[in-house]
Amino acid sequence: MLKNTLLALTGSVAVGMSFAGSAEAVILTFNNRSAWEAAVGSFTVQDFNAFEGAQTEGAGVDVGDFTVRQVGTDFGGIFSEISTQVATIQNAVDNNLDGSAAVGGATDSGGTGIRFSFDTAISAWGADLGGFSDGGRQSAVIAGASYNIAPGQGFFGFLDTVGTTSTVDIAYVSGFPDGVGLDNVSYSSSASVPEPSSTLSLLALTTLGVASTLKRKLKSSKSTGKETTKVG
Ligand SMILES: [Ca+2]
Ligand SMILES: [Ca+2]
Repeated sequence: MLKNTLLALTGSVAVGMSFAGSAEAVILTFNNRSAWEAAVGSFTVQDFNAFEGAQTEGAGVDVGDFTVRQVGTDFGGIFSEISTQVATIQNAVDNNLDGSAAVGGATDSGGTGIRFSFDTAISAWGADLGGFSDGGRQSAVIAGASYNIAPGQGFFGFLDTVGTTSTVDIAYVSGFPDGVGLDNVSYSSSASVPEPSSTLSLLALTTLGVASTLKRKLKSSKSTGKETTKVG
């Protein structure tokens, strides 16, 4: 088992660095899609638009390179399916992304969450996020290590320089069941291993991402609405 050495720097940026051996994974995380795309280079995007109405509980939905599955509690409706309704159902509008079909799910205690299982190991993964960690709820992305998602964070991505990731879990941390939406899951099995010099550039990019996210938070903080549903 490879060991991830992690050092939290600031905000949601976590960078693991190890020069002791080439076999140790270095995981870089991003909260900004542009920065992630620039770091990864070529990648594949699954927009789920061809899977309208597919139910993700049980065996899940095989979309080709990976299967998406609601594990644990099945809350029904948009909380366990791929649907445009993620965008339109009452009281779940915050889970909306761009109005197209997206993965709707929920996190809760007892291991309830959404699992992305890839057929072969990947070296990078990212997704647009809707309605994460809002209303006193806290969800995380687990990909080798656990990364908490900030309220209103619109993107999460990582780069695994060794390429040993085959499962990405959207998981519960605390609070109440967190209804969420994900779309445009992007991944690569051939992301390049950054040299130490380019890692510094990546750091600069991810720091920019933090700054822009903070700006968006400041802009949107005055429009925060109240939660009225059990699964928000
Ligand atoms: Ca879509
Ligand atoms: Ca939510």
